[in-house]
Amino acid sequence: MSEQEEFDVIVVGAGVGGLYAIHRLRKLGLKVRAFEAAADVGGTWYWNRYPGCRCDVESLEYSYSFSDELQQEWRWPERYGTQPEILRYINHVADRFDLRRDIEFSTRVKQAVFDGATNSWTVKTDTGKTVTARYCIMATGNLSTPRKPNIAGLDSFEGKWYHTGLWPHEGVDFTGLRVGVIGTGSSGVQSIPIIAKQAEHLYVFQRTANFSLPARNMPMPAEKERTHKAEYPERRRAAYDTPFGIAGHPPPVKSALEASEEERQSAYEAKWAEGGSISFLYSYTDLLLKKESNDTAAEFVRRKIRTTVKDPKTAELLCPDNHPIGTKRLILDTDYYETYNRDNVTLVDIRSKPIQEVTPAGLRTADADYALDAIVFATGFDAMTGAMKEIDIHTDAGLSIQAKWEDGPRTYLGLMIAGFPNLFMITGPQSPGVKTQMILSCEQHVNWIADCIQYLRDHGLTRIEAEQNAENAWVQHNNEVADRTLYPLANSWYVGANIPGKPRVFMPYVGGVPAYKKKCDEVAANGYEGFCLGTCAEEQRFAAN
Ligand code: N01
Repeated sequence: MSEQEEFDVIVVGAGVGGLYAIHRLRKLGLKVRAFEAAADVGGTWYWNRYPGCRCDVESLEYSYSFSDELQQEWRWPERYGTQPEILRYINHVADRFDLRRDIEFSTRVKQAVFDGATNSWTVKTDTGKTVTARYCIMATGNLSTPRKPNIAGLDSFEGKWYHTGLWPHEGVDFTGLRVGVIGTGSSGVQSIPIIAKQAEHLYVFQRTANFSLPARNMPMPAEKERTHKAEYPERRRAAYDTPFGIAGHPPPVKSALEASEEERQSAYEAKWAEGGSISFLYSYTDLLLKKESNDTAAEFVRRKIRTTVKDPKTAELLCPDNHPIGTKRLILDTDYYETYNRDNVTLVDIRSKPIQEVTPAGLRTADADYALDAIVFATGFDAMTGAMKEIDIHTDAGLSIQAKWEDGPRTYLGLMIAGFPNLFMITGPQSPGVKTQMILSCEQHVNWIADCIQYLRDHGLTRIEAEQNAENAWVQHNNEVADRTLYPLANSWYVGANIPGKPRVFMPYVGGVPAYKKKCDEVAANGYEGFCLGTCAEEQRFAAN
């Protein structure tokens, strides 16, 4: 081999998953090198600095569990962490565990090629570096490839434009400006109330109305922090027994249709007052399974919108009418609907009157011109597959990730891909990652991968690859599980609907954390069932037959 630097493992990405991978693998005595496109750690929390950005999972839950000292010593000031607070936490983790020394920042991985003769990956970066390693771990994130629509004329715009997922570090002051926000997903809904307070006038260009619930953020009550920290080990364990990997919410016991109208209203009112999406979706057993049940919750939220928003026409436009509640990521907000009662905020319906072009002075829709000084694209990401497909990942056998995933992702357990030996993913498509508390899923995946690599080393093996049959069965199982729910009914990023031309495939595993973790654990306990293990390709083929 040439004089390329050699490692045991290359990790692509230094967000929450990549950082824990460095820590865990280093403990096995492995030589690890991570590459990160950003100038520092944090992944999604590094890039998404838009006003109002905050996690929608409570901060005592949304944190690492691997170190008890860490979880005891860190103080979360609010119920839900703000982006600056979470980034401060991630930086603290990087420093506390001395992770930066194995990371090359401002370095984007451009290519990863598998060589079957040496069972190793050769990785090339945009800084001209080439390194090799036995294993490559994609910790590239699910919502890390920001996308803005191709609207004609953007180059001619005389104002400034921004994407929520690539926000300037120095922040943006919208004071006195006429601002247009395009997109009303989580990023739009979180930023709109803050931008509205600064802007001279805010126009919100809405294509699809989304369901949003009050977050009820608050300073962290001292007693809550004390009891939570005292119970951390049990709570972390309990989280693995819940569908979304979040403990502390009593599971529902009956169908919404078994409750009387009065009972339902009082249950939904209590959840609305409590704040949070898990608690609301946990009102009844079948809100994500049965349309008639879901309708009762959806109608409750629509009534809330109508009573909050004073202008009836605006209220009606804000009422979601084309998807069951919870089938797109349920949004948590602070004063979102109230914001439309401000005199300086206008909701523009671009479903009936689409945007036609950006002009030098603003935006033109099918029926009007809007003069703007700034445009904010809150238009989301090429989710779940975008980051990996941007890298030229291929094998010496001529298989590329672009070809393999042409019709949508195919994986075994969201962890590996048939045809791509020794390549792991953290919270890849067809794993529950995005439908869970992400840090829990990152830890579960990293632990599984670390145990797997240790197993291979203990057995003198140098190669692992998902079997085609196992992958096919897992893809089929994913689809069957999703089809038993209401999720596929929504045009969401879960199905790639926000990216024109992207194959419409439901990508997350929605069978819940317990079933998924049980499967991963069983596969490992059975000597990595569904994977070919070996030292060379020939041996693997033999094992597979
Ligand atoms: O992106 P989105 P996001 N013309 O894809 C619209 C996580 N997250 O960045 O629905 C006009 O949800 C699009 O309209 P439509 C969270 O998992 C978490 O907001 O496609 N509009 C939609 O309204 C979340 O789900 C947190 O019709 C266009 C919006 O842009 C995920 O990230 C905070 C358009 C995109 O919504 C993504 O959220 C933020 C076009 N051509 C994000 N193209 C928290 O933890 C797209 N849109 C709280």
